[in-house]
Amino acid sequence: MPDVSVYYFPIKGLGESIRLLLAYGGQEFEDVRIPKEIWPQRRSIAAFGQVPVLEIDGKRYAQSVAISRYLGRKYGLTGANIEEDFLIDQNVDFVNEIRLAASTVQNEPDPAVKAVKRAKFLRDKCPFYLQKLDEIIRSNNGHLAAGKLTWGDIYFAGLYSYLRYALEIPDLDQKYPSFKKLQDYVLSLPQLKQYLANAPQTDF
Ligand SMILES: N[C@@H](CCC(=O)N[C@@H](CS)C(=O)NCC(=O)O)C(=O)O
Repeated sequence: MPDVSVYYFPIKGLGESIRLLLAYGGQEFEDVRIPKEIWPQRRSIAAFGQVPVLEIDGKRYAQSVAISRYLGRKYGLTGANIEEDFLIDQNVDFVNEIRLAASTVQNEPDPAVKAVKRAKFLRDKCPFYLQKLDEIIRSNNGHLAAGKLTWGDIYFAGLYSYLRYALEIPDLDQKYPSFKKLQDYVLSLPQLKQYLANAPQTDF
């Protein structure tokens, strides 16, 4: 078996989907969770200056979506054809667009500016984003795309806890049950049981 490591911070964030995909593929890996305080000393591992980074037999792979797509192909979690593959890519990109918009507001350091940005986000962007995502999942039989389990579902399940944290909407699960239902479905896959039982517990 290849020698595999995942480098990320001690959270789920953008790293969890990669950990879940490796677990799904039955691939053992070293789960390297780098404390934020020593990140400046470890940054040189990352070709793009950021984590997650996947390392397989000394070769490093960057960018969470590209890595997830790569592992999805490796483990037979693609669409049935290039049309379905496109829809997986499209909907994963959409989830990431929501994540980036939410975290940009959440990370605003000035409280007064944050309040303005948040009000604007909740009024102008959020309702469309969340209704659209809900519609996508419901029209795909509870999946992110292609009406079946794909790497897009595992990407979503890995990211959802962070997405909920970044959105700062306490009743998100109640308002849009399709999101949590999809995450729960993925996290109940038997292939993930051992990883989830042993992984460090973090909220997001
Ligand atoms: N597009 C990249 C974004 C990666 C990213 O934003 N990584 C953050 C953590 S979530 C990071 O490494 N931050 C530390 C830094 O920029 O120094 C991906 O999807 O992998």
